Amino acid sequence: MKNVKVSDTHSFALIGHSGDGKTSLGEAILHTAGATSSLGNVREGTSHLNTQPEEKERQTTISSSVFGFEWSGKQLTLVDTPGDSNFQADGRVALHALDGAVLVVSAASGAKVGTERMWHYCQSLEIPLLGFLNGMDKERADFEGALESLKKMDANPVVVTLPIGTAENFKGIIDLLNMKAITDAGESDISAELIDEATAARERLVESIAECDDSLLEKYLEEGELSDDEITRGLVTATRSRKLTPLFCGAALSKLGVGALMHGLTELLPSAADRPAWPSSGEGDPIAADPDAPFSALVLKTVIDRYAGTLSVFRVVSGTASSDSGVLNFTRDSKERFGKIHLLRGDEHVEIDSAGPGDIAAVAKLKSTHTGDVLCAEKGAPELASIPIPQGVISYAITAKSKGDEDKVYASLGRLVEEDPTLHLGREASTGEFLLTGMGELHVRITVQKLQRLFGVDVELKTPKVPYRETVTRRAEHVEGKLKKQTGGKGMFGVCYLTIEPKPRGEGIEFVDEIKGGSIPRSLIPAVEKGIYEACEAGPLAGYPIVDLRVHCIDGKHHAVDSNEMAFKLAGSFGLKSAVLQAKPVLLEPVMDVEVSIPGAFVGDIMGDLSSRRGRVQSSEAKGATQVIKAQVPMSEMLEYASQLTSITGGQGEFHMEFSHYDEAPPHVREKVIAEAGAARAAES
Ligand SMILES: Nc1nc2c(ncn2[C@@H]2O[C@H](COP(=O)(O)OP(=O)(O)OP(=O)(O)O)[C@@H](O)[C@H]2O)c(=O)[nH]1
Ligand SMILES: [Mg+2]
Repeated sequence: MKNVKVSDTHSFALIGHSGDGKTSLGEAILHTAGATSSLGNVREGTSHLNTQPEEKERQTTISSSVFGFEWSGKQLTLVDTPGDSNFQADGRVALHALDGAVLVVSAASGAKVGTERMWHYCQSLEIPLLGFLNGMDKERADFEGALESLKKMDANPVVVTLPIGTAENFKGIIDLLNMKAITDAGESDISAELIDEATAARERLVESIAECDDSLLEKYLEEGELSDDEITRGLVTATRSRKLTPLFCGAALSKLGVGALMHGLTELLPSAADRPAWPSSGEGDPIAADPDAPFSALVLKTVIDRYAGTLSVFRVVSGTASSDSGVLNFTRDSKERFGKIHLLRGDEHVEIDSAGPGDIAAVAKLKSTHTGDVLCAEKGAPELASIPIPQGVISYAITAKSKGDEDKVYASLGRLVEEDPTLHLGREASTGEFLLTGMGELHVRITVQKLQRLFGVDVELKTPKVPYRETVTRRAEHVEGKLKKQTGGKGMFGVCYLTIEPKPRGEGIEFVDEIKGGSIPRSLIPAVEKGIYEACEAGPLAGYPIVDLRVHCIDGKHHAVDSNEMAFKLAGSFGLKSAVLQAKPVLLEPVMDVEVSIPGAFVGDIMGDLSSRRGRVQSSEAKGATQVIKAQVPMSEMLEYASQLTSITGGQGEFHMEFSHYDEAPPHVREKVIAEAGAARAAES
């Protein structure tokens, strides 16, 4: 690693829709480079990238896999990312730390929702791309059709390799840059029957390159051609500035076409030295990939390794990381210590002395470092922005299957959350449930499966309870809260008078002390306030927390001997409950911002379904072949949406959802929730 220059160091992700062949292409690249001794195969469970049991069982990638290798004097790091929307977030996080990507698209089915989503994500991160039309050997492979689907997506594809034959007649490719045919038998001249097609395709390639650069265009228009050198340099510039997506093709399983793609990876995509300098998150200059500068790095992944413990996988941005050195976690402002540094090769780890700009390496057992964090030298390091982590959308209530296992369940889940930051474990105070939140139903279910495998604990998943709230809709004045118990023994006496009024949504509870003249002694007013806050934890309608309320304590009465904190706390609590009942209480339900991405053909069905869920559609917009519908829908109607979307679209839809605001629940929902709460209370007693 140390012997390779920064300008020969490359990192790239394989991205795209699930099942289009990213992992298989990764295997083909690794085997072509001699990094693996056998060609791994997803279906046979021999992949060096899909290494987890859950991945082998489902024949799909669920967590991105990092593989460093050398090829042709260059240091390359390949990151195979998941295509399924349940797990795509993991790949998105990794992309922040990489210099390029290959968008893998099935030649048989063309661009799909997952293709487009990752394409737009790379656009937003300004990551240059190559395209690879995979599966040219498949029965329904259609090179032109797949190319069209990428054009519709505005990916500006430009064909660099042409297929020789299709489906069972797929024999190899024509490399339009060198004008050579490459088949199983090696490199040869283009046959007479294909030369016209190849010449026309090269013409289109040269034209597209010329159109990206004024001086090249001028020359091309004048002379009708460009030199090989101008074509290569023009294509490099157009790729790195993301004006063009050079498109390769082939078949991962037979490795045909993969060699040409690998040349594209190292020659067209930027190395760590050629990529744009990383912006400083502070006032400083952009950060150059200088191995002698102070160290800075991004943590793109955390892996729980059975032997090594927790591994933090980082990409060096500047400087050099060395074993046994002190570093700073810039994001959390805490000191860390690097032990041995490793190069990751799938689930194999190879010890290395140091890692420089563009290298991706791993270190074990950092104390408080998480995915997305910035690590840097203790002194003089540049300021680098951390990686934003996408938030989960689907929550399930979890309980331990066996009583007494609870602590173990939560501790083990904590470990998994550490590894996968898009998972969240939390407790919903109003319902008392532990909630596991993830990117989709499958994400949460696989987590539970991993929990069983790694820690031997079983949990049950339930649809979570909706965190309803209660509030008031009008003022109630001078409502008495009274505690009087003055018969026998020590007496209790406290009276308060409260006026309550609604506050705007989201503003919480406010207590206003308006006691004058000592009707309640100063020292006991905090007790009234405490009683009020406690009463707000469970509202009178269905026991959900009361929110958005201003409480004025306007008057009171006390007794010289019998008044104490407890008496006034209870008086405050009683007063609040009575006042809320007089102020026309209502039930509030959480409303979610929902974004559904589907092929255009399903728009009608999806809109109809969203309205039947009391959804309000706000926009419907075409993004290439994908239609993106934005709507606001009550959370209670979205609990099982993932499976409904799958059944409407045959698995071709994706959705994202996040909390938007609380809204008053309509009468039928309110009645149902109140009845359910009543039944639950009756069952308890
Ligand atoms: N015939 C043929 N089959 C292929 C080719 N590439 C991949 N496959 C098969 O397609 C299936 C999916 O391939 P994967 O490599 O797992 O696809 P992926 O994009 O990594 O999928 P996810 O990990 O789910 O995102 C596997 O059964 C492969 O054997 C190819 O070039 N030709
Ligand atoms: Mg895969």
